[in-house]
Amino acid sequence: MDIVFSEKHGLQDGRAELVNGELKPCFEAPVRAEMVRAALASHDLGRFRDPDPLPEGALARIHDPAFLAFLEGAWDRWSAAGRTWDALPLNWRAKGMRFDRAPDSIDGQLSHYSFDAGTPITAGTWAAVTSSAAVALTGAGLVAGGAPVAFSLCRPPGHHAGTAFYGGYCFLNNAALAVQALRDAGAERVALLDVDYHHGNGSQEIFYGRDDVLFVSLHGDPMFEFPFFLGHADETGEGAGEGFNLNLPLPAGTGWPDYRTALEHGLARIRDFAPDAVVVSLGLDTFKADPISQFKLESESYPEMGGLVAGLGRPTLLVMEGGYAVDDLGLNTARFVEGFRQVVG
Ligand code: OKP
Ligand code: ZN
Repeated sequence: MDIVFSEKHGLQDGRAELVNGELKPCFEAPVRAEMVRAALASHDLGRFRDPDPLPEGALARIHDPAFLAFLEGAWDRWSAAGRTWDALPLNWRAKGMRFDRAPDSIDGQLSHYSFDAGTPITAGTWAAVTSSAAVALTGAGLVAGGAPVAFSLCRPPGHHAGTAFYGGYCFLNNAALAVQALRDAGAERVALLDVDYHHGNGSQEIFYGRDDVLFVSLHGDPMFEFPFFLGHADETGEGAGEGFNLNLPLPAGTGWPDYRTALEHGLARIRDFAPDAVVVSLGLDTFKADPISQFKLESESYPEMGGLVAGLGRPTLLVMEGGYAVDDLGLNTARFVEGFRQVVG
């Protein structure tokens, strides 16, 4: 198995996020990817390779060009305004305020394009997020080229980022870019399975009206969990996409037996869809010791989860998303991959 990885992830190293009313070090930190890299290497789970350069126009297959231009230029505009800490927004719209006009100041545009204050833009953000996207697209290329499985060790994560918004530690939607690349390479139907603890609101938004991409997500119920405003079971798709979005929200405290039942339900829907390829948004923040999550999966759950996903028997790209229990993140990721590879060599 090829593992695509870039050291450039380290260029995203935000200073702080607001947690429980206090400014705290960012949970989404470079050490995460280093732990995963080290564990995949020590378990001898594949060959590491660098990403290929981003193909011209690849990001615009998913993201709005004005949003991309904003992300690329945001840090320079922020620092030109004399700010020395990371760029963070301070306010958002409420019902009755306007979505149809983007302000022109840097502060107004940070508010316009974001949905939370946990996702700092730094001097290195653009370089890091474009390299993370390249990691995903290179993995998609390997799967399109006939690999039964590949691992894209993306960081920063991507599944909260939408067509024209960022948030939830995500800027560009790596998994969505990979799905689109597989479609563009000839896969007629692609399933996107999101097992990160948080609902992949960006991925859902991107594919909501499409019947060529099935989105299935298991996550903490938005009644109690971030991102709060999407991820309910009654969101089933719209227009041509009706029936091609499956949300499986689960209660706080969910352990492996209930998780597995929901996962098997999601996998059955994917089998029924008969995809030519599968992309997995692989978050390991369902783990019991995750500091920002409320599920109770054990390390022993992950090989079983990997085996169940591999049982789909489709060419699969694993795309790294969340997971913040850094001491266990590498091992849990390696265990998922080991379980997967017991089914698919
Ligand atoms: C990103 B991914 C915790 C606040 C949570 C955002 C969480 C983003 C998770 N006190 N803030 O889905 O793992
Ligand atoms: Zn998450």
